[in-house]
Amino acid sequence: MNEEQRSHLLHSSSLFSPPEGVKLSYGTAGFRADASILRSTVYRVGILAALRSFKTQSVVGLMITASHNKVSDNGVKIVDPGGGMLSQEWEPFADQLAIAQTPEALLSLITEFVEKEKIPFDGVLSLVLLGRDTRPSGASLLEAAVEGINSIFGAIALDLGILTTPQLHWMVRARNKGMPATELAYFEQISSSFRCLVDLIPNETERNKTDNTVVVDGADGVGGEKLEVLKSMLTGLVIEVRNTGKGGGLLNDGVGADYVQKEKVAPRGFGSNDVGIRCASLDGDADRLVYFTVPTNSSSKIDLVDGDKILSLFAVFIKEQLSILTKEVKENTNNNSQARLGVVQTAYANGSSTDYLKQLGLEVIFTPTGVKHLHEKAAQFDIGIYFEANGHGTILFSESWLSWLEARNNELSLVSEGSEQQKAALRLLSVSNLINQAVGDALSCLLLVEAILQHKGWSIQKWNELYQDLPSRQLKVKVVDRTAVTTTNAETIAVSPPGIQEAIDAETAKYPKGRCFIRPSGTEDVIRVYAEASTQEAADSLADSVAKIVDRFLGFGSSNQ
Ligand code: NG1
Ligand code: ZN
Repeated sequence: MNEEQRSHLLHSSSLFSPPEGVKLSYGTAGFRADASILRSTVYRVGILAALRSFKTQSVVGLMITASHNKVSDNGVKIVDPGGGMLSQEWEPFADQLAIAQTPEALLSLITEFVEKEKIPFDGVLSLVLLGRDTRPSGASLLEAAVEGINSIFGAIALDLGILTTPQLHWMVRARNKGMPATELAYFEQISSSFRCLVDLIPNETERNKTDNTVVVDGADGVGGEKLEVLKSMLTGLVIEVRNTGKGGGLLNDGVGADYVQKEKVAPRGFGSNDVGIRCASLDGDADRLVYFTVPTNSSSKIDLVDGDKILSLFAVFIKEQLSILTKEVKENTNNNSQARLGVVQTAYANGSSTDYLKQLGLEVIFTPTGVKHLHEKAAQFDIGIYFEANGHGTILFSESWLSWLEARNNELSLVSEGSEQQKAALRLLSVSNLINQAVGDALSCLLLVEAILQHKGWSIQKWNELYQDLPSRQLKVKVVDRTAVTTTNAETIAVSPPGIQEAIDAETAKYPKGRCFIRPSGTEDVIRVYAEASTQEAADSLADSVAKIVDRFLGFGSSNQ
């Protein structure tokens, strides 16, 4: 870096001092904190994004969101050129940048890193696409990000305004592939592939049996707003959006996928008038989706259809289409087309879902929490389906298998146009276009769920009967230092503090079908407790007891939800 660049960086960074005594780290989903302390961090992530773009010689993204967290929080994360999360190798550098105390310290970190990574600057493109959710703090944080990007000579910031997180990921990926990357292109791609799937529904399906209306809770965030646009481009599906953010409701406050999934209650605006209706809920940046129904009894609880069940529905459909397709191939050619289909879950997946998926004959893999881990594993299959129980997930198709599928479809269209096999090939191609290949996307997952339910003629109740969830409970415990808990085996075993796992094991052993684990949250300053058991009372009691154990080992002397 030349002298002019160094002095420009020194000057620019002097306007963004880090808050005192705060040590943020690039967690499960980038940096997250109360928005009031994030300006310097976001500025620095702007610098990081510019460097990442120079290094990869590709377009990258920068998203400002705190997803399902409260409206006063915000966050920032980088989207890598392929549309996925920032490479984990760069995360430690992000942490160091965020805590550098002075402009000089920041400059020396950057200089060292640029040399170590051999980041090229001359004659190379650096373009960062920026997006933000609807949080009121978003606009000013976005300005800080732009300042950060502009502090590196030659880097260009392109503000795309308010977007869902998955839209930005999709646009970064599309742009680097040389494909149309506008919001309109996104809407057109997902609405037209939905149309293809609906057109391919077998005639014998009793379509009228499936109600084609779904009522969606938009979490009073960006998802509701975008769904209003998308729904006008669809035929064959009626979407009613509630909690769009326009009626004065507060983002994620008693609404949204996280609230619905964790509390298992109906969001604001849903109640006894909605009994039995197919309802869905998005989170604050629309990368999570869960379904639910309001039951007939007077209990305030809902029947939740979570990410595990969305995964299962997708798995059933894909497996079915593959078997139609490959049956033909095996009979008529020597081409070994057997796709390797696998699923990826985390320890939060309901035990019944894992049993069900294994029973289907699928390979099931576990990773630590955070989609970056799941995504990486899913990408190792020809078709990899990953979901977190909270509703964040997608289906990845490998490039090589997709090329085979395209060729096969062309072949079939010549020899047996309109055959069952060709329809199966077309359905799988449509799924690959509909489902976001960059990251979990509530809007595209919603359309795929709706298309599959119509295809199978299933109600939400029928779908929910695929298997019965084991009762579960999640709690959060505030502790003095959450980093004191470290885990292994996809977060199912706590390695430290010493003795805590033995205490958890002893407690869990008291409950039939008991399963329990703890881990530090990557997005909130808490330890999370997850418990599963044969009855709801038992799951509640196991979670409570383990929360007390956490408190005893690490707490201030009190636990809360
Ligand atoms: P943390 O706070 O690390 O548990 C939460 C979710 C993750 C993921 C991230 C990113 C749970 C238990 N954890 O992470 O699955 O979605 O937020 O938003 O839901
Ligand atoms: Zn989210």
